[in-house]
Amino acid sequence: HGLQALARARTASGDLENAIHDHLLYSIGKTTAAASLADWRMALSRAVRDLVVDPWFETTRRIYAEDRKRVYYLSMEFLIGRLLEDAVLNLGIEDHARRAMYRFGVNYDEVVDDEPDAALGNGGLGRLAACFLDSMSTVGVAAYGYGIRYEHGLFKQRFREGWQIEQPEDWLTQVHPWEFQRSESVYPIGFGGEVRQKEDGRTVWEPAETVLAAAYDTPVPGWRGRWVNTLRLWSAQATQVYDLEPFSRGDYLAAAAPAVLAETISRVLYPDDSTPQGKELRLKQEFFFTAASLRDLVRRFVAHHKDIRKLPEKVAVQLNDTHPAIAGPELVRILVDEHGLEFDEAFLVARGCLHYTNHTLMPEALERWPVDLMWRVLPRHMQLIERIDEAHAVSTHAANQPRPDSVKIIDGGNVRMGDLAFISARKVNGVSALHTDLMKRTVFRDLHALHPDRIVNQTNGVTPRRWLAGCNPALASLLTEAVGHGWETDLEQLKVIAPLADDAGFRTRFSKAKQTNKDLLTKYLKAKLDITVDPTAMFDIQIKRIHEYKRQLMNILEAAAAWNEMKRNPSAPFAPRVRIFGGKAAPGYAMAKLIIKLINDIGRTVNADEETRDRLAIVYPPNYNVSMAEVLIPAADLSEQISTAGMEASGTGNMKFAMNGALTIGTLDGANVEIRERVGDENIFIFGKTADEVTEAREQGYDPSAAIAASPRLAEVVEQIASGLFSPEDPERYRALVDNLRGHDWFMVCADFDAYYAAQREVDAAWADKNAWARSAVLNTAPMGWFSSDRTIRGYAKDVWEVDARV
Ligand code: 26Q
Repeated sequence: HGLQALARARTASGDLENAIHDHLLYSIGKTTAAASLADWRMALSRAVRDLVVDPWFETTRRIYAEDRKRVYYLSMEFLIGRLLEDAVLNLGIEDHARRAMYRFGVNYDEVVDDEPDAALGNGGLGRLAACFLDSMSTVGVAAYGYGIRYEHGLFKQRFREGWQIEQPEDWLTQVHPWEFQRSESVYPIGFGGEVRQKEDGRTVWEPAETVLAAAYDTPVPGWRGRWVNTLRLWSAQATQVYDLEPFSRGDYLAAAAPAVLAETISRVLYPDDSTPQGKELRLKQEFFFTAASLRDLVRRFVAHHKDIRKLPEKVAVQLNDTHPAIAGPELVRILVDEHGLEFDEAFLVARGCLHYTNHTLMPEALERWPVDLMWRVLPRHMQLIERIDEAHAVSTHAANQPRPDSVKIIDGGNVRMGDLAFISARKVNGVSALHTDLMKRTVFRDLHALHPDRIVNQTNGVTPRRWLAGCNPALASLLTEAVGHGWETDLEQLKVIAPLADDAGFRTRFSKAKQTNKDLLTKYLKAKLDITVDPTAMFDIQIKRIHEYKRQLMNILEAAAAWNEMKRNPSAPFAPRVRIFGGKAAPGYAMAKLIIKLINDIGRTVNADEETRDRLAIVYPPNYNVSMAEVLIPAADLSEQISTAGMEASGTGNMKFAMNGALTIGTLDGANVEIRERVGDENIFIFGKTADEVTEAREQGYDPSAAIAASPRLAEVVEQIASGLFSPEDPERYRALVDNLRGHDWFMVCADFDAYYAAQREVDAAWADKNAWARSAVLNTAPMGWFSSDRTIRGYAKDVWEVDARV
């Protein structure tokens, strides 16, 4: 039935046109004459959504008929971006959609561009969850994404005199046309209160406060709509819309207060992606969506199965980082307090369902919750955490043996969520080969020794639909000409183009596609920011959250050093470059915000210099997000992946760039290692200390001032910044930054600087040979099959979840 509806839409764009027209009239309530761009977008979105509904039902029917094991992907973040263009692409109806809008006299591209990003995530972790949703629907895994329906996504970034200013994001002020409110799926979620022991021995938790979790479903169609999963997001609602007693007294503020407070839980996405500060509201968010999701999946299981102990046969829960790690104790609580299982059995059942993905090894980024806060907000869970900790100790240690602090869940007055998640999970995974290896050797060393089969690797991937077919039609059509359709769902097929790297005609066409994208980016920068760039220059791009470990600072220092050298030596062979930065800093991360200001200050100075204007421009468009990435990545010649080795768990931008034919300059960190293995050493610019060398340098008492003294170019730039060359109006502006570089430099910017500068000169030399560059670009795209999130999802399905992947 669903496929028929689809086929109809495909053969007859007239049908789509009628559907759009009907939605405009009857859903939106506008005539064609009065419709705004947003109205047309709503009408088109609703018409496209209709096409997804039948295959959605069909998928649900199949899952029930086959009694399939389901995956529940629990994530605080889903950074899905825009949905209209993606749905149209997946359904294969772009021509029809274009033609239909054209007949109404409306520009399809403008309609698509009108959609706000669903920015329900900070960065890599949230975007990974979105790519996984796309792939689970494409390869046919029965899956639900579970998260929070934030009223406000990630803040909007503006620059005021080069400083980051944050503004609230408000994507839900317009109707979100893709979601279905599920008024029947509403669960009360409790907080605080008391734990009581009943006469019959049962334990009951009597919460002091209750908030409702209300479900909103967004269908997630895979390739050609053959399989459609569900993203279910929870919105917090008050149990009472207002308090009658203060209302009748005329105290309207007091009457509304409890509802406002309750609904605060799903109000806004926390914008930090590094240093969790142990905030009570964050803990409540985590428990809120985890508890609602578990309640929902247990209800779904119990509706068709008798024995709750068989839950692991039908349910695989994936915890995206520790943010939903309270799932361990909450599932045990449900099994013990509500289903009457003994603790030991309940724990085994829960562990049979749970799996945990780790995304960072940085100690300051690991979640810890103060024990007193936990007792106050989640008293029953705190009891169970103590019980889990004890049971784990007993089962893994000989009697009377003191156990090392490193395997205690509760330590120093804190609950360590990483350890809780590890101990509660059947499988624990890292997100790249290097990261998984480091997990075993560092943070989880002792737990790994106790459970040697638990840690596995699942290298990240990205969806080639959005990140190649969707964002890069120029390259996509060349690839289709070369290998035929099919690569969209089987990216390994791109291997076929590797030999064409030696075909001059193919190289030319490959370079032409790149130039088309660079021209589009040039227009975009002009139209949106009134910035003029030279589209024939090398586009050198670093886009990601601003973090010291990602070393945007090293990039801008090197840009300044190159500028110095150009002025000293005007005939030096620098390749003309546009160096583009994009990314947000966490609002409370002072050093990251200072780095943004430094990039903008150096940019201002360098861009004003007529002597070097033909060779160097520095561009930092504000408010980098998924939609901007879709314009930047296809236009990149050079991808900057320069984190301190050992600190970037994987990276996924690195994969998107290589897929789109950019060459990488990078360290041996995260998935860069696996990119190098595939593209070959000759087609990537690797530099700097390895992870082991970084550790060793720190152990030996690394001294950045010695590194600065040994590098005249670095010393010059640091001195220029310190003396206020780039900030004459405030020469002291960078005191903290410079002091840190000279005295501490934890992320080894100074240690790697000269190697980075040298690697950049190799890049310049390589750029001079356009043929060789194009050859390398082809050889970057060709082996990217490994980095399709379809491959990643098949890996999880087989090694972790033990579920079918079949449409
Ligand atoms: C935790 C507690 C309180 C508030 C916020 C947070 C929080 C939120 C987001 C902590 C971490 C994040 C995001 C982390 C993240 O994006 N990590 C990245 O994950 C990618 C996908 O695996 C990797 O490719 C990146 O290497 C990794 O940095």
